[in-house]
Amino acid sequence: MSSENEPKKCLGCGVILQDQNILQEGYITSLENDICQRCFRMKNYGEYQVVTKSNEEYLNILKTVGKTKDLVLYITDLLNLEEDFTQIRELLPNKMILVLNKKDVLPKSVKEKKLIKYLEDRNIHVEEIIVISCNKNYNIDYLLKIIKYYQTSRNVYVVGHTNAGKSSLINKLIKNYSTNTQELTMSPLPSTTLNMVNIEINEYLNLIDTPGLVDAGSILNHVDEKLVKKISPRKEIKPRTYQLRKNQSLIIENLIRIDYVEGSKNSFTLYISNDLKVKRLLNILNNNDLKELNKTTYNVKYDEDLVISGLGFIKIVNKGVIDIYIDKDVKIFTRKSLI
Ligand SMILES: Nc1nc2c(ncn2[C@@H]2O[C@H](COP(=O)(O)OP(=O)(O)OP(=O)(O)O)[C@@H](O)[C@H]2O)c(=O)[nH]1
Ligand SMILES: [Mg+2]
Repeated sequence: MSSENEPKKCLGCGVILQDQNILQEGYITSLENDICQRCFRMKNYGEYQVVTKSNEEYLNILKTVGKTKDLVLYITDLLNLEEDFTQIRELLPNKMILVLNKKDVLPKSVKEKKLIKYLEDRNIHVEEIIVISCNKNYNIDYLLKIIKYYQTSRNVYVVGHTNAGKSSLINKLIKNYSTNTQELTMSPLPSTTLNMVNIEINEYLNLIDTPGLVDAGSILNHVDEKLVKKISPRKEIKPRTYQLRKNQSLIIENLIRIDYVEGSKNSFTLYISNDLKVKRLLNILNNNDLKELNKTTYNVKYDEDLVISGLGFIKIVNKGVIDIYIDKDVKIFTRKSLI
């Protein structure tokens, strides 16, 4: 895809390389280098540097993908399924495979068929839905078969929201099926990939990594790097269930307070990283922790999840009224229970 006249791009994140301004993205000391300093630091020292970019630029990239007739892999994180899948679907009329990644973080008891059925019921109009785990190398062979079946040309685009694991998936495919030694940059922070990156797997398959759309409402954008690592589960989640009565509460780290203000005895099961501490209050009336945060009241129906964007979700069995205290910029929504 690149030609002699095009500027040289970083092989890790796609940013245009430059040796003029250390403060600007894409900086390298010598144009002989293949990856930018930011990628170099992430790969070698695990030192992360946050980049904030507008989605406008990313949406334009997706629009160019939409103009091709090529197959698209839409990657999403099972723990952080977006509320609305139409944003990407509307931009991309392409043939599409929906790839549900990070199966490893959900409890093993969760049935794949159930997850697929759940997504099918949401009418996303894709050719196929598949559950994978990059970390556990799960179903990657099957995904490759599906790609071969549906691809319309050599080029296959990989899209989705930031942090879904797009670059991780491509790295896995390189590792399993290619002699190519290129490695894309991956990180737990949002906005790792900054531009399209072309990866030749073999003479029949060319994967194109893209920057993820940023969820402004993800909690990952509103906490420091240490917490980002704590919030992003690397292992199977052990669900934590609490039986709460009216006027009882749960506090997760110092991030979120969940007051159960109205309803009969209820069951709250937390699907969040095992590393996060949860405190239970037996009476909300004599504790004001985190009440300085923004409060929103939710009426949950029977068998719904309360999703905290970027953090995970809480399965609530019965209907009731819940007050949530959390950073005002973090998005919360309810949905029919996933599990
Ligand atoms: N537990 C688990 N974590 C995963 C899996 N795949 C990717 N991750 C993690 O998810 C985080 C994001 O991965 P990336 O590959 O950088 O995600 P991306 O979609 O390319 O993100 P952007 O480039 O920011 O759009 C990293 O911390 C990965 O280690 C998986 O199968 N299981
Ligand atoms: Mg990426």
